[in-house]
Amino acid sequence: AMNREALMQAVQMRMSERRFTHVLGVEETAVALAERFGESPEKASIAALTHDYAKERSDEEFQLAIEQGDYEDKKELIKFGNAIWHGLVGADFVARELGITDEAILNAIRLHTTGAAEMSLLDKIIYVADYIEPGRDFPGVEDARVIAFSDLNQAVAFETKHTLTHLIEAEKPVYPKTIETYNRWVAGMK
Ligand code: DGI
Ligand code: FE
Ligand code: FE
Ligand code: FE
Repeated sequence: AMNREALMQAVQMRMSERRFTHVLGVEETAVALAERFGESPEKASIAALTHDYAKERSDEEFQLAIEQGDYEDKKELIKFGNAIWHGLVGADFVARELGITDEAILNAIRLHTTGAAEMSLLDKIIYVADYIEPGRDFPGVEDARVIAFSDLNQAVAFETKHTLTHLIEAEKPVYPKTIETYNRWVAGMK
């Protein structure tokens, strides 16, 4: 397996400087959340460094991977775009190209954009760290940062509610998993 330096290099090669700065911000935040809530900082670091690894791949590459791969509800998945594909499908590029085999890490990458009804501690850390990393600047991000270090579940709810609100405001299609996340973590459905 690659050490942190090699992983950083492999990731950096695949993206703009601006996006790589975001990735390093997510890593810093994810490690801090891992220390706060008792997750492995190393797993948090690897998942954070690789979460947007595939974000700059072409639509064609994702479409081919979806056609050839084993994904739940492919007919629905293919209709979305990079926003949904880069984590869910991108995790398989991370596995194949970077040799990461830890399913806990790969799942955190898969879920980092949409969340899920069931999320592990690592899943929540990556989902939330992506939203509150130091480079993020939007109304409410300071509130999200305070909530995150006090109650991670509440931070998942806050982020999900705000993300869904923005999607609806912009009349964007909502991926079914995003709605499942909303039902569980915002509306409190068990
Ligand atoms: O990759 P990042 O920009 O760091 O952040 P991300 O992976 O959390 O989100 C990528 C984009 O996906 C962001 O613009 C919000 C959008 N998104 C999240 N949930 C959904 C979604 N887009 C659509 N169309 N549907 C969703 O359910
Ligand atoms: Fe992302
Ligand atoms: Fe996010
Ligand atoms: Fe990200």
